[in-house]
Amino acid sequence: MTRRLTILSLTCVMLFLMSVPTPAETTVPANVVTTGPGAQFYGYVAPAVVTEKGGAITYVNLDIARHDFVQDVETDGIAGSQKKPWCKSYKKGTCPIFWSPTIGIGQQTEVQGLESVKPGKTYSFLCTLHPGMKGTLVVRP
Ligand SMILES: [Cu+2]
Repeated sequence: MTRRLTILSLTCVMLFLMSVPTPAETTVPANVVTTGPGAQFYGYVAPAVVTEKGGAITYVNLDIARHDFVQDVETDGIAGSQKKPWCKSYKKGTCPIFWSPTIGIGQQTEVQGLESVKPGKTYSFLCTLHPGMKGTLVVRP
């Protein structure tokens, strides 16, 4: 009886696993990074993000507090080109490689600068308003 139940539950697990669609390796799904209520304490909902050079990341804020999604230049020890539109407010040599505007509750924005990331490299990101909110961006080789 126990053995029959085990086989039955294993079959159920296998059927469940088979029903979960496996994404094709060649397609890169649009990435969505979210912050929820209390994000300044809990951080980004998924603090590890995988993208590719030139990939798209949409940042969605569902928190009452305003947040953004900006490369952590200090942690990475590497800054971006000073020519990007968002660099005006940054001192020379401190402009983030990728950046998003600060957005409020219910707003969403595209992370800019992903055309400048290097394949195979891992970057850090943070919220410039709450530096305890950190994450990692992995760029596919
Ligand atoms: Cu924040």
